[in-house]
Amino acid sequence: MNILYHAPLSPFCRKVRLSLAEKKIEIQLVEERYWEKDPDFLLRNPAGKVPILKIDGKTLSESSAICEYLEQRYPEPALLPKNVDAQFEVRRLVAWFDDKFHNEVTSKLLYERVNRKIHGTGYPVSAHVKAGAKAIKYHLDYLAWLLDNRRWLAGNSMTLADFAAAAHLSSLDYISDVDWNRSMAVKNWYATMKSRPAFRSLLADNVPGFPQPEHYSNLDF
Ligand SMILES: N[C@@H](CCC(=O)N[C@@H](CS)C(=O)NCC(=O)O)C(=O)O
Repeated sequence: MNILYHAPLSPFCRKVRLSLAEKKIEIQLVEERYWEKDPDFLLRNPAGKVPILKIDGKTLSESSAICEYLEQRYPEPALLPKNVDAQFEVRRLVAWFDDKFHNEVTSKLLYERVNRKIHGTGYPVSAHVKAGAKAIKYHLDYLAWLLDNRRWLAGNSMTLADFAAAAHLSSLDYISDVDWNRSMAVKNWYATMKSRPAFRSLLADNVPGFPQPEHYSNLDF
C-alpha cells in the first residue's frame, strides 16, 4: 500500500494529495507530528519535513520533486504541459506559491494562528498576522490578473500551478483567512478547483481544536 505521511493543513502535503487523487493513485494517509521529530520519521526524511510518500518501493520527500516524479511515472492525466515554455510557467508559479506566498502569507497566518497552538510554541505574533493579512491581498490581486488573461493559472489547462495555489489557499480558507469577495475570477477558479473529486479528501479534513468553518466544504461557498 502506498503511504503519504502528512499534516492535514500543510500546503505542501495538500499539493501532493491533489496530484495523487487527480491521478487516481490510492494511498493511505498517515498523520505525522513532524515537530516531535520521531526517529523513524527522521529516518524516512532526514530533512525532518512532510510530505513523505512511500510508493513503488521508494521513500520520497520534497513536494515538488514528488509531483514531478508522479508526473513521469503516472503521466495520466497530465498536470504538466509537454511544451517547454508552458512547463517553465507552471514551475515558476509553483515556486511562487511554495516560496513567496508561503513566506509572505501561509507562514504568517496559518503557522501563527494554528501551528503555534498545535506545536505549543506560544501565542500568534500579531505583527506577523498583520503582515500576512496585508500580503494576501496583493497575492489575490496577482491571481486575479493571471486569471483575467488565462483560463487556468499557468495557461489553458489545469496544472500543478493550480494545485500549488489551491493547496495554500485551501489551508488558509480552513481558518477563514481568504477574502473570496476580492475577485470574482479567483472565487470562480477556486470553486471549480474545490468541486473536483480530487479535492474531496481535503474538504473532509478536521483539525482538533480548529473546527471546520461552514463555508469551507460548501461547494457554493
Ligand atoms: N520544501 C518542502 C517544504 C515542506 C515543509 O516545509 N513542510 C512543513 C510542514 S507544512 C514541515 O514539515 N516543516 C517542518 C520543519 O521545517 O522542520 C516541500 O516542498 O516538501
